[in-house]
Amino acid sequence: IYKWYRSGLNRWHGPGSTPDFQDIIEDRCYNYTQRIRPDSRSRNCQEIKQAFMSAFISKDPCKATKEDYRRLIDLADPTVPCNKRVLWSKTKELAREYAKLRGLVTLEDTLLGFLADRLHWCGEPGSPDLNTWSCPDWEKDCRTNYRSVFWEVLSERFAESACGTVQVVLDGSLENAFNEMSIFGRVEAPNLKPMVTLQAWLVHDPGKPPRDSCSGSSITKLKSILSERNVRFICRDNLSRDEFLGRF
Ligand code: AVW
Repeated sequence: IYKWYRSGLNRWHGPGSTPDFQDIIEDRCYNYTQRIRPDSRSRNCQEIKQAFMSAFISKDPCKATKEDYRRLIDLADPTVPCNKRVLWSKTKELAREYAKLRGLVTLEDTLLGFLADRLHWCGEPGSPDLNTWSCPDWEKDCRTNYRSVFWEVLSERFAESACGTVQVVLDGSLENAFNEMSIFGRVEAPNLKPMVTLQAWLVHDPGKPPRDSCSGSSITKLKSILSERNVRFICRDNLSRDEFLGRF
């Protein structure tokens, strides 16, 4: 029984594919290209959806490579301004709110980030369907799962093509606001171009005290990664949510 269970669709430790994944991708694509950013009207949503599906359908869900997403990425390169980008780590909702208030953009404002925001997906070798029971978890199953590799590829592009001042919103209530194992730490910070300025904001949760600061060891590590790349660094800490969003 155990062996059957572990070899079946239920064997992974992460949430299964989002129900109606294909329809959601298609609806979001039309919404984005026709309403949200009409300057991207010429994008072919059918082609984009097909490229997304064929990246992972029928494949081993633990063997994702950047190559698998090449065609999709080429069909939908980011068109958002390079000097208005906001990165985040453990602070997605806050970063999105900040970006919206200031006329800046996060990865979820690009076509592919918008399509995949909050969704889960994985396939199964030999099957034309998505596995809606379970998908591999980054820690418990495998790091090279299709969802993680997707966000890594997208994040790498988003960071390496950024210019001017890039901002990052970090959670100052954590012991380590900067985490070297996060996508921001592993993929984005090490891919910023020389001459970019990174502005970090350490914002603590309402009701929680600040635990990390600009002079703490995690931010010192971030500084050293950046100085090797000649990226300038500015940091502000001890901000409450309201101070950060500019409402006092
Ligand atoms: P995290 P990271 N929708 O909060 O620094 C669903 O520790 O690792 O922050 N899942 C997502 C989305 C999304 N919109 N975006 C990322 N993920 C996944 C992209 C991904 O596997 C942005 F530009 C990530 O490791 C941020 O600057 C995890 O959920 C940066 O990556 C969130 O982990 C945030 O990644």
